[in-house]
Amino acid sequence: MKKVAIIMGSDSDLPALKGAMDALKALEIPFAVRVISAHRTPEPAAQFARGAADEGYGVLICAAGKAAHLAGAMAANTILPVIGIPMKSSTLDGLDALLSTVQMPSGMPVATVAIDGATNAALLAAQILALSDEALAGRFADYRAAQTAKVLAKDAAISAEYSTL
Ligand code: RP5
Repeated sequence: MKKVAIIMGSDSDLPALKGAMDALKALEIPFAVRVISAHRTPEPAAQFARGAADEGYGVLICAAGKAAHLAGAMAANTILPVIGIPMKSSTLDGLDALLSTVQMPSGMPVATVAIDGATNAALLAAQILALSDEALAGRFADYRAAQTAKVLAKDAAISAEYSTL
């Protein structure tokens, strides 16, 4: 099956990306985890993006903070779908990265999730891959059903404990 790449601009982004790895593992999607920077390692960034389709990747997840150009730079060098995760940082709480990632010019899309939205990035990648992978689509449907069951159970427990009706 197609692989996912989780690419971060710095190793300082790693802790915020655990949710993406957990979700991909739960859905049995193989993934690579890399540190590649649009600004600090521009040549490896371009090379990775250009070779990604031939390497068997189906979606690139790119996480970066501050003036976050990683997702856009990768998108410029591949026709694979790119999902951007704006990373929260100490100065502007991730608003800088959100705007840098989401405000792509027309013709060059990056699907941008919430600030630190690693889990949703992985789930969106799974949904993209599931379009051409029936077994994965089934696992994704199971994941959704389990999520629904968990919320219903919480509703029942909280309602039973706190309601005065
Ligand atoms: C970005 O700059 C990285 O993605 C990271 O979020 C931010 C800060 O990087 P470090 O200075 O911690 O390496 O490129």
